[in-house]
Amino acid sequence: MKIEWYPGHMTKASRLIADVIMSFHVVIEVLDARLPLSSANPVLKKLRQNKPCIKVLNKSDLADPDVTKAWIRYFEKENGVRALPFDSRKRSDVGLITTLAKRLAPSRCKPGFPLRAMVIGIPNVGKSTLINTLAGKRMARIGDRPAITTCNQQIDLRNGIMLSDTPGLLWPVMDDQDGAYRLASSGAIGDSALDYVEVARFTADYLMQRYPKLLLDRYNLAEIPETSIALIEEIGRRRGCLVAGGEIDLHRSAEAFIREFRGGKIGRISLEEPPETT
Ligand SMILES: Nc1nc2c(ncn2[C@@H]2O[C@H](COP(=O)(O)OP(=O)(O)O)[C@@H](O)[C@H]2O)c(=O)[nH]1
Ligand SMILES: [Mg+2]
Repeated sequence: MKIEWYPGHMTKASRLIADVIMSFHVVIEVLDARLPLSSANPVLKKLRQNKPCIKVLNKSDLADPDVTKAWIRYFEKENGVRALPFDSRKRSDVGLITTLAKRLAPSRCKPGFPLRAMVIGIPNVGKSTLINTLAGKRMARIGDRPAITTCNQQIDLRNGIMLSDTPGLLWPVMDDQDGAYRLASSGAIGDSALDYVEVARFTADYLMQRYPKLLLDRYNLAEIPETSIALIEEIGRRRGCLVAGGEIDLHRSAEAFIREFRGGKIGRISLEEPPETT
């Protein structure tokens, strides 16, 4: 079976997802902990209906831990949903996911009745990394670019759980401008489609308001500049992003800033907070 879901074929894709989901007992939805709502596709909620769901707030090593805690509380208000912060590259927390899965589908995991689980999410949230970590070996392709995964087999995790080796790929939703900027900032959208300066301005504006101290420390600033452009220029100056004549290269400065944000160099930062705390 081949599971590929892309925009442009959304109706067909939705039907395919709905069919596939029905053959699993638990859905493991991977979200980016820095933008748990913007990295979700709400269609999944409709398609999984009452299927139990574990929301993995992945890349939590990069996210603001307090904000992540608030997100966990927010998501767990929903019946049949459990949420947890995660760093997919680490094997130490794998037990948490399997324990949660078994709790969410208690009638399963008996001999002869394996619990079937499937990983699902938008590109680049870490689905392949999570599958590899759960499986304890390198199974799925990993990369910074959205990958197409074609084969689909069950991996026996040897603890009563069978995991699909193919992640369900959902399309990112970019209906609202801020959500699209958050996705772009996190690296979920192909870089060729990005206006780096625009994305950097959005990110800089948010960080100036929400994490000024981290910016002051990282870039050794005496104070936060007046505008996001001025901040990006300051960063460019410090990183030597200049054009001939000594002028600041705004595009390269924006790239440097986004790269440092994505790599967690500025600090642990979340780009959005759950509705009730904002
Ligand atoms: N910092 C961090 N990076 C991660 C984590 N999980 C995945 N990544 C990185 O995110 C990128 C995309 O991961 P991948 O598994 O290919 O995402 P997929 O497109 O959803 O399958 C890779 O560079 C991974 O190394 C995590 O928990 N923390
Ligand atoms: Mg992948």
